[in-house]
Amino acid sequence: MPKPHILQVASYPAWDQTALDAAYTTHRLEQNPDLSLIEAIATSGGAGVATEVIQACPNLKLIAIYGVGYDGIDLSLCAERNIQVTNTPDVLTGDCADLAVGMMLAIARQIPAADHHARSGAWTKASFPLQRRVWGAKAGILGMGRIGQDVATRLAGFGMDIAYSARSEKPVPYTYIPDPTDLATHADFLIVTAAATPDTHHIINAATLKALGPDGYLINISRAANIDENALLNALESNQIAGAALDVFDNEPQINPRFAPLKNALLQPHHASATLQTRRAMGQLMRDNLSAYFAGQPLITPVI
Ligand code: 8YV
Repeated sequence: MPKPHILQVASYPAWDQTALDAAYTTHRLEQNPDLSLIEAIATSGGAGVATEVIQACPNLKLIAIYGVGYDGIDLSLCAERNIQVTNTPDVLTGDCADLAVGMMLAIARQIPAADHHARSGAWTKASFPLQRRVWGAKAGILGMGRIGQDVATRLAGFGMDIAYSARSEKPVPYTYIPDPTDLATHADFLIVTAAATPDTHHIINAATLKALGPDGYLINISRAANIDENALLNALESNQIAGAALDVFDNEPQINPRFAPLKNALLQPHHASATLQTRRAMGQLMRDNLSAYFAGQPLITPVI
């Protein structure tokens, strides 16, 4: 039985690559493959699929994403061409929420700088400066989907006063503040978990950062597109906000060099879902979607 042809536009851990190569004839764009052979594309939340690649695959029927974000896919084009799209939600929710909380604690308590203070010998000369309390503070969560709800559950354990902003009110026990600027005014810690859509582009901007204020922290585990990064850099450089902890950036991994000297910024390499257990589960779920499609079975986690 000939193996179906798939185009791979993202890299995967060896265990996933071995399984993909065993089940499919995998192609890469740099191999200049015959794109008429391609029935499915395997990608990731970070990589997406360029619209021109979708258009160059006349027999494309499925895009399988290793990740939850599908902002890198032209869904309207896919709908027009009856191309199905799957992602890997749920299996990565907990890890993303864990990292958001970890980043909040790290920036508020300056954990990396405190490590350096102890490790460098500076502690022999001075105590580490006092930092910010987290427990009992006010949290604003922008986006109350799976990840936002997992973040809120964690923050409830810290006794935080939790409010959120979303397109509509959700059946959750937290204060609904629809306007992002009002949410920023409320929050000591503003945590962005919302999926990136045209409606959320630069939803965090100069106005919301001003509202967050000099005692406020921004934490972003969503997409860089949700933040006006230039406005954020201006706010950090002028101490208009207390700090920011970021897992995603414009033009990542080539992040803006203005971030490098900032002591009030915690920089993470887009690794919210990057634990062994979660990445194994993501790879399995992506492959389960691919094999369901080729077996003519219902998809496991369809987006469209
Ligand atoms: C990436 C992500 O998929 O889930 C998402 O949308 O951004 C990440 O989990 C992961 O980094 C693999 O590229």
